[in-house]
Parts: sequence; C-alpha cells; structure tokens
Amino acid sequence: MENVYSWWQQGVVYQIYPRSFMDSNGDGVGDLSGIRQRLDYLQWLGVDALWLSPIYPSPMADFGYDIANYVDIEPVFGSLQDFDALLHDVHQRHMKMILDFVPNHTSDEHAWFVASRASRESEKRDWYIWRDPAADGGPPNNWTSFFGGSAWEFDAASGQYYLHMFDVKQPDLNWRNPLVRQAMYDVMRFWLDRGVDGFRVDVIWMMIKDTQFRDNPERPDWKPGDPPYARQEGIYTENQPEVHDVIREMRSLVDSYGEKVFIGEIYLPLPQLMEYYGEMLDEVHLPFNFQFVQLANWHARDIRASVDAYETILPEGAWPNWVLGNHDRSRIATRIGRAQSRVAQMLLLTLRGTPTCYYGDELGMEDVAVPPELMHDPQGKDNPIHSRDPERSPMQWNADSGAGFCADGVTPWLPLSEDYRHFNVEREQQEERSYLTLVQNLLTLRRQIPALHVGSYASIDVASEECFVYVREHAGKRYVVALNCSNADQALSLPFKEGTIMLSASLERTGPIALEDFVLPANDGYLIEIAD
Ligand code: TEU
Repeated sequence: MENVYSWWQQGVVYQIYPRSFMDSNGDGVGDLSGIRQRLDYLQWLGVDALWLSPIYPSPMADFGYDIANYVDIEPVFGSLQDFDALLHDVHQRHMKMILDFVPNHTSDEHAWFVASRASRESEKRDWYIWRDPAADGGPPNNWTSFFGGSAWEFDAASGQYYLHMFDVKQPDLNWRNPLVRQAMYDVMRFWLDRGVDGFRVDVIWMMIKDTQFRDNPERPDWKPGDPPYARQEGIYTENQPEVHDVIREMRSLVDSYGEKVFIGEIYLPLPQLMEYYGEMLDEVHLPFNFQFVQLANWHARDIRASVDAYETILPEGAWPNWVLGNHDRSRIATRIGRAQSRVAQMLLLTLRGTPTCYYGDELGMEDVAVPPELMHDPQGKDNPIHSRDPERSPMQWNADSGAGFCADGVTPWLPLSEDYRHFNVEREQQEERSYLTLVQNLLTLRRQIPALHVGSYASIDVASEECFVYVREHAGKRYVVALNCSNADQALSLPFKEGTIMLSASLERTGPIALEDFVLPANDGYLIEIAD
C-alpha cells in the first residue's frame, strides 16, 4: 500500500542557500565541498532531499539567480567534479538532490544575451524580449521590475529596450521562441543525465508575457516604500495561459527520467495556484504553497483556514506542500517569535503534504540585521528594509569565531548572528530541549509514523480560539496534533478519551493524557497518539 507514494510525497525537502551553508576553502562564501562535509548532519537531522539554490556560473547580481552558463558550476562554489562528488555522497546516504532551475531570465553576461544584444540582426535577438521605445522615447510600457523601477532597460547601441522583470542584469528570455525552449530543455537534460532528482523552478508562473505588451494595472493601495514587487498587478506579465503549455513540456521531459520531482515557485492565490498541478496532473508535482509565508496574522483561526482551504481546493490525486520560510522572506522565528516558531515547526512537520525546511530554521535562526554598507541584495537597493540579506546569514554550526561556517579569521560574506554562540548545531545537539532537538524529533517521528507522512488530515473544532487541532489517520492509527498558537495557556476539551503524548513542542511532556479536559501550555503543541 505504502509504495504507491513516491519519495517526494513521503519525504521532507531541505533548502540550502549554498553561499551561506559551509565555507570549506576560506573565502567566506559557502561551497559544494562545504555542503559535502555537512552531509552527516543532514542525515542525522533526518531530511530526505536537498534543494540547492543556484550553483551555476554567475556574476552574482542576484546571488546566482542571474546565470551566465547553465551547464557548469560557479567557481566560488567549486567545479563539476565537486558537484559529482557531492551528488554521489548524497545518493550514498539515500538522500535526493534537487537543483534550482532559473528559466525566466539569464544573466546579461550569458553568451546568449551578449549575442542578442550585439545587433538587431543577431540570430539570438529574438531569444530575449526587445521592444522599440514608446513615442516619447521612454520605455515601451509601464511594467515595473520586482526590484523596483521600470522593467525596461534602454540599449543605446541598438536603440531598443530589453525586458528585465528582476534586476537590470537579469534579461527575460523569450519563451515564445521554440529555440529558447529547446536550448533550455537541453539544460534540463544535462543535469538529469548527471543524476539529479528534480528541479525547483524559479518564477515558473512568469515565463510567458502578453503578446500585446499591455500596461499592468497599478495596485491602488501601493505607496512608495512598500515592497517593489507588490506595486502592480502582473496581469500581463504573470500567469499567462500559454505558460501551462511550457510547463507541460518540461514535466514530460522530467517524467521521461523516472521518479523525479518537479516543483514550481509560484506566488498566486489558491484557485490559480491549483491550475499549476495541471488539468491532468501533468504540470508541477508541487506548486510551492506560500500561505504560511504570507499570513498577515499568525493566529490559529487563520492558520486553520489556510490549511483547510488548501486541503479543500486541492485537485483529486494532487499532493499538498507547506513552506515556512525561504531565502526571500523574513525567517519564521523572527516573524512570529522564537517561542511560537517551535509550534510552527510542529505544524510544518505534522501536516499532510511535503514540507520544505529552510536551512537554519531548525535551530530557530533569526534574521540578522545587516548594516547598509554590508548589504548586497538588489531587492534592497531602493529601500534597505526590503533587502533579503537578513534571512541569508551564515549557518550556525558551533561557537567558534566563524560559527563553524568559516575558519577563524575569515570574514563571512554576510555577518553572523550575534547569538550564534548560544544557538548553534553543536550546542543544540547536546541540549535535551533545544529547538534543534525538537525538529530532529519531529523529523524522526514523521518518518516512523505512516499517519504523519501519508495519513489523512481533518481539522476539528475546539472551544479555544487560540488553538489549531487536527487529526492524522492511517490504517486505523490516529494521532491528534494540538497547537497552541498563543502565548497564554489554553484549556482544551477534545472528542477523545485517552491518548499518549509522543512529543511536545516544548519537549517538556510525554506520556498519558486525558483528552476530554487538559491545559495546553502557552507556545506549546502536543503530538498525541489516540488510544480510543
Ligand atoms: O523569487 C521570485 C519572487 O517572486 C521574489 O521576487 C519574491 O516575491 C520576493 O523576493 C520576496 O521578497 C525568485 C527567487 O526566489 C529570488 O531569490 C530571485 O531574486 C528571483 O526569483 C529572481 O530570480
């Protein structure tokens, strides 16, 4: 019965931001050999698949999301040989490796763009999106970049503008051109042939743009200082109907390699998001579900509503997934507080559907304040409060001067957290009730208990407004997860008699519990095996 589920349904994905995970060669930037040195840890932690943010040659205008060559490794991260060695070791440990694939745009230093820009007659001209200036000489339309300002850059030499939905150094490819598609499918084959287990595809819902280049509506509530990416409604730059054809082509390519995973990064409301599973479930396996990342209020009622909404709208046969954080958004422990974020970890790792864990979140790492002169992220160029550097700080391995991320005396590319001497892997591994111990225990139980990785999900009504309670069930075994999403104790009365607490978010309590009447402590959650 169980083998009808594939590895990516039963498993847990762990996102590594390679620059910040482990520096093995003393340049202050993480690398592939560094990741390789830390595989014991990842195996101990109990994650199943590693998703690496981009590792390809890049001028690093957007830290690897600007790719200058899709079929090689950025020297700062290592070489193809280092990659093969890492992949080999990952597989030896029965883990999987998912690569980040960035098809919407290349670097302006990619040979394709260099050729495209060279002249209007270049055979690669149409590989990118070039337009004549508007009548007044200005940009062809009102489209704005996710990082701020116009999405169009004038190229004086050829007298036209090119489109860049992100940084000026990230020109958008023209996915309506069949040659672009073929070239990019070759890239996918290159990595699948090398043995990777799937892709996380960057901004997959943005790959096709309006043929008429109509203006996007401005969002009326947006004001200067708000995130630049929220300025317009991307009705002509995002979620265009033809993008689904491209995704189906990619998916069938991926499927021809066997049991691989195909994940799409998509920020859309649920009804549109669901369309990306594909009418015949032939598009992405998992469209990233960013509801928790985007929740305005971390309140039990809203959390339950998000989960129930996803479960209800999910197409038949499709598989859910959950995300608490990533390299683009403030860390969960910062957003909701370290104490409450333990409850969030219990939520993430006991829901139905594939969880993605962001590196360092398992320690309760928080955003690190980065002084303006040390900021790097292009998203922060107009307004430092939108910089994503704070959630990309180096992994905290131990209490040494480089936090075990880099050698003593080396300056890490982003500053270390001030609290790394308290919150780090080495120390938290030894502490019975640490954050890391909680996450490691959750991952162990998720793997051991079929109800947690493949069981059904049903939320239940409870009197307390501050608690979110649900039942996971498989083959006659039932577990209830009761989460107190507030910082006050809550009285609960559940429709069951007896149970056994397998794990509490505080790690303070295990053993028998009478479920008809009990108090769930502030910022705590129980995973309970139901006896009756
Ligand atoms: O992010 C796409 C995206 O939608 C982001 O703009 C996001 O909304 C914003 O950064 C939130 O702060 C992807 C990558 O994850 C991101 O790192 C890249 O910068 C971007 O694409 C361009 O490749």
